[in-house]
Amino acid sequence: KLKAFPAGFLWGAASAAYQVEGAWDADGKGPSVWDVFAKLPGKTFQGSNGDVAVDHYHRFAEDVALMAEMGLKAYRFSVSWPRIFPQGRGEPNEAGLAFYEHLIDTLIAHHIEPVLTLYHWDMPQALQDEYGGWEDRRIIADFEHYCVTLFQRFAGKVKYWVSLNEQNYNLTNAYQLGTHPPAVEDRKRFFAANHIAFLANASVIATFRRHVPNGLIGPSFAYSPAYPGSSAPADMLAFENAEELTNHWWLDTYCFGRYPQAALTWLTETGEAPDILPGDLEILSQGLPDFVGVNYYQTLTYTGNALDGVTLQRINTTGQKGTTPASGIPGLYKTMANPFVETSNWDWAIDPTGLRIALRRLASRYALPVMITENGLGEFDQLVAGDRVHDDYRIAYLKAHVEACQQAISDGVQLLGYCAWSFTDILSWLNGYQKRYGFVYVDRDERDTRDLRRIRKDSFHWYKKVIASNGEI
Ligand code: BGP
Repeated sequence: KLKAFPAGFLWGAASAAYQVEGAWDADGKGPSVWDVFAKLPGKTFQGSNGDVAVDHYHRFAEDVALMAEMGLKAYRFSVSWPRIFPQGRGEPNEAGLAFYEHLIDTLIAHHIEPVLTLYHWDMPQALQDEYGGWEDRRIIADFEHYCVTLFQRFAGKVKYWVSLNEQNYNLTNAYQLGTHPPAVEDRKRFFAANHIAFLANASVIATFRRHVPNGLIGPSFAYSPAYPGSSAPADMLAFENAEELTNHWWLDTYCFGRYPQAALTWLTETGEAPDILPGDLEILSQGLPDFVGVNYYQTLTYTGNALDGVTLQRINTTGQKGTTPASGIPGLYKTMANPFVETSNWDWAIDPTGLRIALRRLASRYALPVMITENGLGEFDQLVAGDRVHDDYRIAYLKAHVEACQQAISDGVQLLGYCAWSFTDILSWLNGYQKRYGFVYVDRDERDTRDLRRIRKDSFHWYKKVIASNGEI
């Protein structure tokens, strides 16, 4: 028998500053690496960028009113670091702090729990220019100064905090695939930047305890659980290898304060392992999280066959189904299509059982509560006559994943909340405005910001009922 969702379960929705706010240079904000990168030719889908995005900066009151109408219990958003510190450090910009204070106060007035992400990829360009952002240990103190400013300001109002959003996915794009700023393709630098990000994450968590004693903090991890392509031992080994290097590398380091042994051994042999200085492991083990945030979109299936010549991931940014090639690491693993699951137009496996598996793996291995900080379906949506969007495919996706949450709770997982990605339609980093995730349609495309009107999709009305019934749908 299934257990009910616990009382106080955080039915939420999520966003990130660069993807919704717009107002990219308003009220003293400095440029982030994305403000610069997205304007370089050929970096994003049809040159889309977040200069205006969905103008949440100016329309947050309207957006929060829609959240309240829906009955949302939690809203996860991120703070733009260069809105607070235009140069990355120094004296805070009061106008930037005031914006988030208004947002938080408006949420609280509507009984919506704010879930605040400290870093969702918008590094101040000034720090990238000065010392290379995550590649230099000076970032640790600057990140801490920024975070402490937010802890001090919002400690009494915000209980749930996310430290780094998807360090794994962001830095893979930034330092392996060359698809996020600073667009480097160098695995040595990739692991070095990750190591420094781990140190920054742990340092900030340790500091958090002093400033926000009643709060809870954890990183959000882009978790694509690995499946073996078959029970052939070579496929089983490839699956273990992928789980070790694509998941445990981050999760173990966050939650145990040490790297997983096999992966560390391989990387030491190839010369790609990070420099671990005396004292680093103490820092990591003193900044363990209170919960694991999981951004779940898909599972990945691995084979151990024909591993020579396999190359790194190439991301489908067009929505042309079936255009994503296999990817992997020579000698370790290679992705393959899973014949048992459907895929989205962006070739992402639609696998709600994978979410149940993800939640159980996390709960069993780390013995921590979990919060789903993102889950959703990016698709082309059609605005039709009468201002309607019939996104039944999204309802089906979300319903199956909410059911998977209930199954995981019944399996014993301590699940704090479920934040769908996303509340309104927003900018997708590499896929522009055509790849929509929201419960609320926003009338704009890549070229034309039109009037940015907000239109409730069918999924809006569906999720409202889910929340009202505490998941009894
Ligand atoms: C996660 C990010 C989000 C969001 C989401 C959807 O990786 O944390 O910011 O963008 O994925 O991905 P995409 O926009 O590439 O479809």
